[in-house]
Amino acid sequence: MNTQNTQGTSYQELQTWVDQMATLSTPKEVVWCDGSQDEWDRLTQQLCDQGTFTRLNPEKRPNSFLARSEPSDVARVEERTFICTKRPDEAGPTNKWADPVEMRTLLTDKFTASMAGRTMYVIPFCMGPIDSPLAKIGVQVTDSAYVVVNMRIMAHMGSHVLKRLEDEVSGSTPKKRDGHAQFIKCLHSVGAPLAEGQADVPWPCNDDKYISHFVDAREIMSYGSGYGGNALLGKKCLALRIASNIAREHRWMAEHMLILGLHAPDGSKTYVTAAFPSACGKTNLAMLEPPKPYADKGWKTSIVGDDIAWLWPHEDGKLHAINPETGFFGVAPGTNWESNRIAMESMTANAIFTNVALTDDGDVWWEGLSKEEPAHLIDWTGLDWTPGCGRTAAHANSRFTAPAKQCPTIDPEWQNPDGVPIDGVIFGGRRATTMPLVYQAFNWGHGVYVGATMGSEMTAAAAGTIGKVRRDPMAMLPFCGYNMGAYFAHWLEMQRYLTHLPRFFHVNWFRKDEEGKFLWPGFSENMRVLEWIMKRCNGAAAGHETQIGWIPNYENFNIEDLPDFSKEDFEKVMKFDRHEWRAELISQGELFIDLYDHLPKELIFQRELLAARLV
Ligand code: OXD
Ligand code: MN
Repeated sequence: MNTQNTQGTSYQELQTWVDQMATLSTPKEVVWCDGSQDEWDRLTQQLCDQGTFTRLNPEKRPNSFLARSEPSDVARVEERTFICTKRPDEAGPTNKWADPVEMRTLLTDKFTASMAGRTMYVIPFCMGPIDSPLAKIGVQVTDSAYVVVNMRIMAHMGSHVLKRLEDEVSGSTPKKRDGHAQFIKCLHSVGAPLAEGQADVPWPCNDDKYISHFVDAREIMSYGSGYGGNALLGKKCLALRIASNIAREHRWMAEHMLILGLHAPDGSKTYVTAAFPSACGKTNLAMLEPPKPYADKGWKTSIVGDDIAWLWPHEDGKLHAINPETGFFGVAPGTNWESNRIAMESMTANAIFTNVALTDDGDVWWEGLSKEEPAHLIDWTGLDWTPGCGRTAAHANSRFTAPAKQCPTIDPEWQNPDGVPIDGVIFGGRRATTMPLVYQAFNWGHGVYVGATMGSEMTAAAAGTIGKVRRDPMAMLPFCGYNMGAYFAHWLEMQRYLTHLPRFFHVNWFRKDEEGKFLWPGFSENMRVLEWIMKRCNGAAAGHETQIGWIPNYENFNIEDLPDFSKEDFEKVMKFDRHEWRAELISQGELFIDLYDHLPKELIFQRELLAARLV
């Protein structure tokens, strides 16, 4: 037993809960995590010793590690993710509902002795700058050291958070944060108890998985998986599913959005948030570097967050945003020095890589990292890999965990408890047709409609579905912790608490011509779209009205030094096609049928208005 770290807490309710969890799951020891460098060094070494981690070549990638998971435990498991509310309609048709009493009984059984032979770590963590009115303290109890070291990158974590909680409870520091619970209980087990003398495996997990959210109790129980959003409970479980419930009750918003700063040569700064379904380049946009003509003139971007935004009506009348996370848990494949130099810089040291390939000189590789494939690798399953062997070297959902403070474009305000003021909200998806490169919604209500109906063409796997549009309202389909219809109503209501409203936009970097060629170069050139968005946020009359919203005038859209991009190309990528939009309107209607029971009538009217404009 490590006595140094087993001090417990003076906060009785927390101590009692931890004791109860230990009694239930019977670990061989309980370790309270302090978040120190010492603890990181000890745990990363322990993970290397037990074969979970491989230490990367310290000359190439100091203090960094590679983990290989079980092939059955490589992604979030949406079909095993439950929202537990008294009535099914509170969770709504887009979530998997479970009765909280039944789920608790079932999971109490699963967790019984589930940590036998393992260490139970107690991780006090805080999502958001600790002094922010929105910050949330959680305590995760877990039997995974992999989770502890990832949580140290992804959240404020350790003794200082525990001290803050104790001070708030004792009254020596006033609690300014909302939410009913002092702390959010997050119980996690990989579900792989060890019998006396049984050897461990590098990636313990269980085929039976439950990611359960007890909404009223503000509690999370996750069983069976050690991977990503299933196991790092501060991220999707707390910061989106539980937080969206708290936010609804306390007049703020927990959104699946990046937060980006645009810095113009005149010194002005505009912040926008953006929501995209997965596989639409969200991290690349959050880390966009202005192309040459912009950089030459002094344009800059900065990142506040790449995945989650918590937004609230600030006393200045504007929507303000914080990023509740302190790290990036990004998809590795496709990331390289050209597509995203900023991400590459952020992971040069102190990073954890999961399910990527190992090079012969002890560094990492994944598909798309370099044009030339290395002659030999160890792939994500631990096997020898050579080009053309018929397997990918890295898993498609392989990840890097990197500290945000290492990001060269991290915004100086990213830890400001007051957040940053948001002037624009961007929605987007991957659409080969129909959606122009950019358009601006007419107003807040229309903007909510645009976000509610956003969709993306499916890119992979499931036979027969490629190209079909999957509706993913505000990119929250897997993350909204309550009824999606009520979520739309909450969005509509939030307008009332603001005096300076952000503008709403929809973007589509992926429109194609008749031959299937992309009409827009994308990547850093998206800065041109962001400049137009910024102008509109600041009141410029740089567009004209169409049936679907405001779109840029050619004269007001910067195509300086954009090779082979003519006025004709501009018109093609911005085109509004009445026939395509009629089909779009019908397809949007399918979502509305699914959500009919709780759909706010404003959105039905927005659809009617759009139909009226299309005739
Ligand atoms: C993520 C996701 O990992 O959205 O951020 O799945
Ligand atoms: Mn995400």
